[in-house]
Order: sequence, then C-alpha cells, then structure tokens
Amino acid sequence: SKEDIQAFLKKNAFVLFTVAAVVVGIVLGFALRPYKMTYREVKYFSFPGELLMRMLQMLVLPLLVSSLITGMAALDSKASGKMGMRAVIYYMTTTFIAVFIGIIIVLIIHPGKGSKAEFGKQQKIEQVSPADAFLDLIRNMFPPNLVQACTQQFKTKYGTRKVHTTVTVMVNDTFFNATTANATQEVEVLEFTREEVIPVPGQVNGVNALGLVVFSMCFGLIIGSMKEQGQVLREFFDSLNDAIMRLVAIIMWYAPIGILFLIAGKIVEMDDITQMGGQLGMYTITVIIGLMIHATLILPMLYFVITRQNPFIFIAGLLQALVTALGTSSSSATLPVTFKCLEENNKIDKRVTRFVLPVGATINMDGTALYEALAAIFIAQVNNMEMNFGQIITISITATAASIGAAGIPQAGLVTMVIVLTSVGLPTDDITLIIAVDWFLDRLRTTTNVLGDSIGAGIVEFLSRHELRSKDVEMGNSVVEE
Ligand code: DAS
Repeated sequence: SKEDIQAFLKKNAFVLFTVAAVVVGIVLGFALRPYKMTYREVKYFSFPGELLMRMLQMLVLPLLVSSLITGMAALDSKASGKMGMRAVIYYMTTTFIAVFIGIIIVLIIHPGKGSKAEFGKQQKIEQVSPADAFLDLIRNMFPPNLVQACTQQFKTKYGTRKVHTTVTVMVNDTFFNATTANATQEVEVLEFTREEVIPVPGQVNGVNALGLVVFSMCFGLIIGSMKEQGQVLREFFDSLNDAIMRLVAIIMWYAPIGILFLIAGKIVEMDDITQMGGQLGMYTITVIIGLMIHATLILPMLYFVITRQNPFIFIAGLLQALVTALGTSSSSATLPVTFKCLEENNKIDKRVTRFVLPVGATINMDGTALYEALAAIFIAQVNNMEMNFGQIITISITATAASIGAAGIPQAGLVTMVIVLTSVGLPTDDITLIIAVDWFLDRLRTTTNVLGDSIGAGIVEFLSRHELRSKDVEMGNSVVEE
C-alpha cells in the first residue's frame, strides 16, 4: 500500500540517497571526462566531496576516544578481556584467510605473465627495513605526548621541502590529506625521503590513532574499575559519545552529496583506462576477484557458521557504511557511519561496537592484507622472479603486519607495501607501476575492510552474549529474553 511504500522510503532514505549518489557520481564523472579538466578545476569540482571527508574526519578523533573509553568502562576487566580475545582471534583469522586468498588467486591467474610492460612511470623509492617499521609500530602505541598525538601533522615535514612529484602530490593530497595549501599546485618530484613515503604506522591524518586506541582502552578500563570515584568520568565520556553520534546523524544528510562529488571527481581525474597495459588490467581483475571472494563468500559464510543468522540481512543493514567506504576510501572516515549502521540497523550492543569498531578500523584490514600480498607477488611476476615457499610465507607475514600498520586513510596500503617488498628483496620502485589503478582498488579494499570490522562486531557480540547478559543482570538493566 501507499503507506507501506512511504514507510519504506522513509526508513531507507539515507541508503537510497547514497546509492543514487554513487550512480549519479559515476555518470556525471564519465560525462565530464571529455572536457579534460585541469587539476585545479577537478579540485574545485570535487570540493563538496572534500568537505565530506573533512567533516567525517573531524569526528573520528573524539568518537574514537569517547567510544573506546565508554566501551571499556562498561565492562569489567574479565568481560572485556574475553571480548578482546575473541576480537583479536577474529581479526587474525580473517586477515590470514584474506592473505591466503590473495596469494592463491595471484598464483592461479598469474597476471604478471609476459615481459615487463612499462605501464607506469618508475620512480625512486627509499628502502625501509621491516625491523624499523615494526619498531615504529610498537613505538606509536605509546605516544609520549597525548596532546601531540592528537594534533601531529605531516604538513611541517612537507612544508620544508620544495620538490615534489606527482606521487607526492598524491601522497599529500589523498594519502596524508594534510597539505591542502598545495592541493591546487601541480608539482614534480625528484626523489623521496624516508619520511615522505613511509607513513608513521598507525597514524591517521597525522593523528596517532594507534596510540590513542591503546591509551583510551587502558583509561576506560581503569575508570570502569573505579566504582563511585569513576562515575563523573564515565558519565562525561558517555555523554560526549552521545553528542558525537548526534553530529554524525546530521552529517549523514550531507553524505550523499559528498559521495557524489568524491566519485565523480575521481572519475574525471583518472588516467585513460584504455591505455592500461594487459598486465595491469589483469592485475586489477585479479584483485577484484580476490576481494570479492573474501567479502561475498568467506566473511558471510563465517558469520553464518558462527551465528546461524542470515549474513545478507546483516550486510544490508551496513549498506550505508559500505557505500561511504567506497566513496571516501578511508575506513577511519567511515567509522562514524559504521557505528550508526551497526547500532541502529543491526542493533548490535553498544558495549561491543564501542569497543570492537575503533580497534578494528585501526588495525583490522582484510582487504589491505589481501591486496598487499597479491600486489607483492604480482610485482615479482612482472620481474620474472619466482617466489619460493619461504618467501611466500614471509610475504604473508609482512602483508599482515603491513595491514595492521596501515592507517585507515586513502592509499595507506600502497605505502606500507614497501615493507612487504623489502622483506623479500623485490624492487620497491615498482610500487609506482601500480599507482595508476590504486585509487580504484583502494576503494574496494576499504569497503572490504569496513565489512570485515562490521561482521567482526556481529560475531563478537554473538560470542559474548552471556557476559553481556550477566552484566545486564548485575546492573539491573532490563534483559531481553532470547
Ligand atoms: N584505504 C585504507 C582504509 O581506509 C587502507 C588501504 O589503503 O589499504 O582502509
């Protein structure tokens, strides 16, 4: 009936708008391509999209901190310990499965067959030792200065350097997203320094997310154990968290417009697809197949096997978040939307989302792990280098580490690839070969990352239902009978 349709439209308005935005964005993008806009014009054109990115990113920091603190404070150390264990086991298992799929698929399809095609500009990229990268990761868990951890920017590092390449522009502009001042300048890069190419692991937009995650978790756990004395702090962060989520609700109205322009802008800007060499085309298809297998088969199956519920109904509730991930190519920027979808559509317990999602968005990246392993072997194939079993194991370990270290921001995975390549002696300069398609593959792997975090929340909630329930009983909350 008419009322039913109206009710449906009202309930799904956001999702419908966002999906429509993607479609319109793609159409508009292709329609505008023949006009060959300059870099500056594209920047102006995508401005509404840039605003969405900024709005979402603005909320990430307070959301991350307040949700983790309240999430941890709502549980006792035993319950959160168990939940944490489950989350970590889930993250590890799914990441390894993803890496495995990536390796198998690239070995079967062998997209790097043939002589090395020159499908990209080669540029010099500095080597970095995996040991240093690993120490950096650990180091960042303990920021010496919390205020600085929230404000650190890459800007200053770049500000001092005058010479940039297109790659660095990409790095500044979408990867670090820091030097908007330079965004409209087309500059040329001659060489990279280590700091420029290697992001400090765990950093989001110059914010040390990993450090804040570790601190917030400990802090939340402590104020949770403080009984009366902790009350003020618990209430404070709780209401901060609520307030931020209300802001998210407002931004969601703007999201479709932002996503439309983000996607259209990217399509206008991208390199000519018909020029894409055979190897690069095959590589793109291989990555897509790998991600598809993981996102549409493995993860839903895992969800079904554990919870015995329909995974596709669960995924339908996440649509808004998945489209946002596609539009922003950043799992951190998508975090506010992921929260909303899981809590409101899928009714996942807040104590679970607040705890599992921020950690997941920072360290659990299935799509990135799959991608890094696959890309490394592709680069080996292109160079006609056979990887032996030991090297493949090394790749799977470093790809996992690199996905943990990659921040949830656009194209972070491309940068942490240096670690994977160096570990097996592959030429790091060859990363530049795959840059042309990375903007696109990045969106797909980010969507996979967000899906992985969300399904993880569903699974952890299911496995923790007894602890959550007994906590409810203890607190005198109303308990819903199963
Ligand atoms: N785009 C990133 C993310 O937000 C990670 C990556 O580059 O792989 O998930």
